[in-house]
Amino acid sequence: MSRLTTLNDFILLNQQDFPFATGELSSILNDIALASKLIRRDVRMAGLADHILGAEGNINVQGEAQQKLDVVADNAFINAFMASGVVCGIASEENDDFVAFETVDAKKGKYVVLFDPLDGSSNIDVNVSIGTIFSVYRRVSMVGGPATLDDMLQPGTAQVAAGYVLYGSSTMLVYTTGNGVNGFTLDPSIGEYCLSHPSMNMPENGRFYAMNEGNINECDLGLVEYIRYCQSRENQTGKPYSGRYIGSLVADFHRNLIKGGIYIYPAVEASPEGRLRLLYECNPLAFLAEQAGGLATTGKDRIMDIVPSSLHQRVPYFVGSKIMVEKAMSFLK
Ligand code: FDP
Repeated sequence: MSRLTTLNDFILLNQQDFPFATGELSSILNDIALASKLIRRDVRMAGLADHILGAEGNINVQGEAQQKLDVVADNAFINAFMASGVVCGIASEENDDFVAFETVDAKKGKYVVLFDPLDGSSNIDVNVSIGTIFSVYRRVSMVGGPATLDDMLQPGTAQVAAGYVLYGSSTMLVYTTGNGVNGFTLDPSIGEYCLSHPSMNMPENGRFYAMNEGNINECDLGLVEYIRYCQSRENQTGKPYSGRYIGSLVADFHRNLIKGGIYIYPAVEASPEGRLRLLYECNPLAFLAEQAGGLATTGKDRIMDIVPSSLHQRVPYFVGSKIMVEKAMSFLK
């Protein structure tokens, strides 16, 4: 039997590929892995344990009802990072403002982490795949002081690591440090993430498109034309593409990463800036997409070039196989 490569082994083996290899980034990835195992444990109990299903009763800064599991997941990550001594602050979908950790040790941390603890949370109560998305940056403020807003508002090109955890039929952690994309599947019997998808490449073209087509009458006419093209026989497959919309960005992205496809969340009447958040949804998946050979744009501009202006900024999002994203953009012109 060949030896399994655990996430830990892999991080240690590849530490030197990371430009600032001091072991600190590795410890952040280990913290994320641990927090994700705690979340997975709760996700698996949804439906059985009272504290897991349903709404928390709060509305977050996005105007969305927080689910109980959103809050559980947010706390799991915050606690892991706060204790790390490597992370000086975080920003997440569930907190109106960023959090600067107050301990002397945390202030010495060189990194900030931005994350969506549970993406696709409207799917929690109906047993459909959900995910966690994360993005890691080196702080730009002085080490030793508190984390600042400038640490959080960096363009996607400054990310040093990014990834996601998908709580699906199995639990997977997929990440990049700018040297390709690797995927690990959790073996629940030993509690370890094991390398299952080395050097992931997104097919250049595909036959899946993912968009909430309920919004079709509220979109740019060019996009309506592109969706018609997807549904026609004019594309490279000679038959209509298959529509697949899970409504969990991570799950839709993961399918497209493996099989090829495009995910679109455009500007619509109800969300004229788009719905998805630049910092902890779009940028991390854009980094992964580009590292795997795909593309991520607003329909016009590269996502990772945007200089953020606020923590919860939203943008239109076109991400996936390179040729498909380019084709969609050609319709928007
Ligand atoms: P959710 O709000 O449930 O966390 O904001 C992210 C997101 O889900 C994506 O994961 C998902 O693709 C999209 O929003 C769903 O939005 P619609 O219900 O408008 O399609």
